Amino acid sequence: MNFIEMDDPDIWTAISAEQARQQDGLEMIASENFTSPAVMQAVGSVLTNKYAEGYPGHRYYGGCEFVDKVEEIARNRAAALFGAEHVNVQPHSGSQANSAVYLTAIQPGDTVLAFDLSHGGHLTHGMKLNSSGILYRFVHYGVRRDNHLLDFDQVAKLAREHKPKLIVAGASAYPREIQHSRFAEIAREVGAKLMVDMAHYAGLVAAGIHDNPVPVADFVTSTTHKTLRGPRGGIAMCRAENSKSLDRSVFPGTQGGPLMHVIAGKAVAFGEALRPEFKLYAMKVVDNARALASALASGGVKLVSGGTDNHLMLVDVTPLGIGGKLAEEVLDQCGITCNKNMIPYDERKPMDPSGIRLGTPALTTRGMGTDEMSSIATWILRVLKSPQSRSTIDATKREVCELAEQYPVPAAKLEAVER
Ligand code: DSN
Repeated sequence: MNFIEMDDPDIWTAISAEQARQQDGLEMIASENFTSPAVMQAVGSVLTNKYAEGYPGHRYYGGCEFVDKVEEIARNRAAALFGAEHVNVQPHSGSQANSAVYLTAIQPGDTVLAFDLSHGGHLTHGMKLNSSGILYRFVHYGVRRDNHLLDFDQVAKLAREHKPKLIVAGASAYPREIQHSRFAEIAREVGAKLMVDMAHYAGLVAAGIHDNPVPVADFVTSTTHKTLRGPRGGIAMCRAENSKSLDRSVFPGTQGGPLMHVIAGKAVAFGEALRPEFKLYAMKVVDNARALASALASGGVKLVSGGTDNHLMLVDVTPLGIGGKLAEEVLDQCGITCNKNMIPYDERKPMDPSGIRLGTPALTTRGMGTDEMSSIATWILRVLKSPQSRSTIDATKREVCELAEQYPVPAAKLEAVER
């Protein structure tokens, strides 16, 4: 029985339409994924009814004995997954996790060195309209113009010149593995703390196929819903010596009551990521990204840094005579969802940049492999080369639907139970 359908047809209509969109299309937004039915059930559970301000064993509300267990399991699993001394699983999002670390590690007005948003950074890494950029003095490093790789000479130079209290590593649109130890060396040299925001590639770290920042960073933050494939949310990790101040910065510093249903979903997802199958999944995500990138590059577009070694790629579509805005729009019309994206040193504007960002985590969760990536690359190139052709868009949409039909999204299992 479906209670939303009975009680609230308007919302049910929108949810059903979104479910059909997810099933019928190809989700290639690099930061999105499909959680398992178990994670979805945890998030939809009775735990949403419980207030639990505080931490396990030290709550401001009665009746917390069961949610305490949930939070302890979530903390222990995340600690095992990343080898962390301390994990706070309460941040409602990656942005909240980052705010909590800033509150722990620095004072308003302090200088922070972080990755430039227009080169692949994140808005909570000092964008001027974000609270990070309003409260702290951010200085930004970028990638080299010649190869689009992180410019560690520039990081070191800016660190020596500005003496930041905190260096932030991690990115939202950088297609290469990040060498965290190089950031740690620079941070040590100038007496800065190091925070790594591994939101995008946390799943690859959990699987042991990308460099783990936990051993070398003072603080590590992440979202839980990207490559990690959990519910929408965040975590923050640190060494034991900083655990009390980090916990205080999450609650009461930046948040009130934790979302215990989401924390249960995180626990379930961490449990899934600890299983051997997750490593295979993460390896396939990267294999698929490499296959897609190489097929696209041989079809006439340029890839930032020439390729990828993670779950995403930045595609410069301007060699095809179009911009990122039109590319996103026509692909969307075919059922291929992605986002327009600035490329480093972009001369175009953010609302119509030179690139699009494509990722493989969601398609890999559906079970697609390198053969499917090769077909998808052919369709993307075909459409981007004839963006005004209605017949090309219609034909591609049909092929996208046929492929999507063969790979049900995990939520289809839940729907089958509810019907
Ligand atoms: N907005 C996310 C992304 O798409 O990368 C980062 O938080």
